[in-house]
Amino acid sequence: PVETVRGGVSENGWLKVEGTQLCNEAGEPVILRGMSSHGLHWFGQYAGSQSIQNTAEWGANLFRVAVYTGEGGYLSSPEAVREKAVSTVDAAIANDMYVIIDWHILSDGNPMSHVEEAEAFFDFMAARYGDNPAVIYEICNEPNGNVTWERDVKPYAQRVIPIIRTRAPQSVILVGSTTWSQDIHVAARSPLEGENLMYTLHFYAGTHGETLRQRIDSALAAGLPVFVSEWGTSRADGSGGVFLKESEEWLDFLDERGISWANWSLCDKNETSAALRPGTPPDRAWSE
Ligand code: IDC
Repeated sequence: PVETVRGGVSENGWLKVEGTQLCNEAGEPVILRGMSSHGLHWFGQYAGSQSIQNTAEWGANLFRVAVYTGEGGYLSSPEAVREKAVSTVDAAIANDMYVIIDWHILSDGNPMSHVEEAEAFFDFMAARYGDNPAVIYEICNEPNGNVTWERDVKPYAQRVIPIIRTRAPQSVILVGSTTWSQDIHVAARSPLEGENLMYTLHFYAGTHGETLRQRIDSALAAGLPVFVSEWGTSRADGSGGVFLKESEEWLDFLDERGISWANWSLCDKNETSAALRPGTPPDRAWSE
């Protein structure tokens, strides 16, 4: 990798979770901040090397690779989507960034409904990247619908995590929770066994505020490590706003607690959660 990013992989090395804090190889607290891609199968053009490098110039040391399962994504074209995911992860690594491989369940709200596909996917990814300190595994974006932690999400995690661990013994793994990864208080009552696990909390500044912030503080107090692997400046439906004041309040809150985050999303779709104006060229530097 070239050293383009402050706080990148060449500076921090292997990550580890100490207590509730994400730390670098030297055991110092580290905060990762960056962009999430939109669905790779829809907006893959903004997940190429130049686009990722542009976010590094904004100060990012993290990129999240959203591999939609449903909605025409991985489950419809596994090989093509996996190939695109690999080239995106490689581009982020080449830019010295940490990179999250996100199994982006959404319309398929129960992670158990495609657990075998998830096992095969993460086995492949961990075989390829298990010895790479840049890579973080997010095993289920947002469980939702008729799903519970005890019956569905926790057993799913207990199947997928050991598969990743066989090949990536020290990597950080992110775990979602019910209600679109908002129920960290439920996970906190019955956490998973194991090291270097963090729990995701997702928020959208136009929809979520104090209640979820309190949930984060209670989870941290209970010893649960929290990673905001997706948040938006819009409402939860991806539009409305932009809610800048609310977003700043959230970012200050996360900064004060040393919590890492990825923003949804790096694409030019005509919705306010998109970071780019429609028609932004993916393969050039971007103006303000
Ligand atoms: C939204 C996209 C939108 C797309 C929709 C369905 O912004 O363009 O049509 O998904 O695929 C999430 C999800 C994320 C959503 C986002 C905004 O993880 O996939 O993206 N959101 O609705 N959780 C809460 C909000």
